[in-house]
Amino acid sequence: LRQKPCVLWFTGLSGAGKSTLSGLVEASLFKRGYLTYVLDGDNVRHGLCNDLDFSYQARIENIRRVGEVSKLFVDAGLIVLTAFISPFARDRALVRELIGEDQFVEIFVNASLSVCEARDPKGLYRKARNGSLPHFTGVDSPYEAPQLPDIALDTSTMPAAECAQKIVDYLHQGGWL
Ligand code: GGZ
Repeated sequence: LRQKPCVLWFTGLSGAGKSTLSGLVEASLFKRGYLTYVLDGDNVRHGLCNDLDFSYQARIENIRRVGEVSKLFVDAGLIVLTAFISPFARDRALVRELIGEDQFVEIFVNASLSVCEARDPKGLYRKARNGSLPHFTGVDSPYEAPQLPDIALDTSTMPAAECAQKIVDYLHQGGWL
């Protein structure tokens, strides 16, 4: 089975659907025999980045490390899926440069703040609004939406399975699979 290693870089607000979509895409690729790995807050922020909080500087460092680890996994031949808010355009551009233009796919998981806030699966927006969770992205910490993402998906209007299929189609068309 031929695969061209790459990084599928999901970016979007908390609750936009990054983890859901990266999980669905990974399951679909894995089922067909491709070698994949998902990096997300659960396996990175609790280990490699457990010294980092959500300050401006710490988010920059978080994304830098995720970029470097992604590069190692790409060197190992994997299709890497990353699911981090990655709120700053500059940091995403730096990772794109590090990985290389032709192996980096930026996926904007686009759902409006009001939609994400209505979902609020972990109650974090509510905490942010009542002041018990400061520097929350979209509330009192910025999110810079990608201006020219490789793929943009509106998860408020399209079912997750369909969004995931669009990503897989994109990879086929671009020769990654
Ligand atoms: C944003 C926060 C915060 C603050 C905790 N701001 O929806 P979740 O819960 O499961 O995913 C969010 C996750 C964001 O971590 P990232 O590593 O993706 O962020 S970044 O790329 O900006 O470094 C959210 C939870 O952590 N969380 N506090 N203040 N999200």
